[in-house]
Parts: sequence; structure tokens; C-alpha cells
Amino acid sequence: MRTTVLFAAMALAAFVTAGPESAQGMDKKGMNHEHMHHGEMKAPMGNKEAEAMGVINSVDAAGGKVNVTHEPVEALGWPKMTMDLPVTKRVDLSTVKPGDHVKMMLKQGRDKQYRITGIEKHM
Ligand SMILES: [Cu+2]
Repeated sequence: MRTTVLFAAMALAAFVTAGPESAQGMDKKGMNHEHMHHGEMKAPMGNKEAEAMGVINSVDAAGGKVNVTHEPVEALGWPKMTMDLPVTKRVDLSTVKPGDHVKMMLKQGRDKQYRITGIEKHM
């Protein structure tokens, strides 16, 4: 009887120990780029700033955001994708229009949201 209880306790301990490790593994694999929540994506080396190349799809100057198709951003671990990105106040959106190929400076704020801090046409 005693032996059975001890065995059950050991089995439970082993299960609990294995728990966090498998959860972490699933976290990495479960990263879903489709959701476009870059804030939740772990950037390599903890980068919070990066340069990205992309094409403007639409400009919402009043809303302070643009829709872009950006190339992969290796510094942040982002795949190529189409998404809305807010811009910071000093970014002048009158200088860009749909179809423009641009270089963007991206920065992650304390709220984990990435914003464009600078944008310029290239080529
Ligand atoms: Cu993106």
C-alpha cells in the first residue's frame, strides 16, 4: 500500500517536471505569423528596432497608419507579409502613396506595438 502511494507521487512529480518544458516547445512551434501580432513574436537577439523594405498598399493619413507588404525582416524574425503598421507622429505620410517602394524604420514601443518611425521612398 505504502509503495503504491510513493510510486504515484513520483509519477506525478515526473509529470509536473516535464510540464513547463513541453509547454515552451509548443510555444515556439505555435508561433503563427498569420495573426500579425508582431508584439508577441520573439525577435532574435531581443531586437526592438529594424529596417524593412516594402511596398505601400494604402495610406491612412488621418488614422496614422499604412498598409504595407514588407519583405522578410530577419532582425525581428518576421516573414514577408501584408499588414497595417501605425506610424509615429513625426512621420509625414503625405510623402508616400500606394505603389511606392519604401524603406521603413521600425521600432517596438513599450506597449509591444511596432511602429514606423521613418519612411522613405527608394529606387
Ligand atoms: Cu508584418
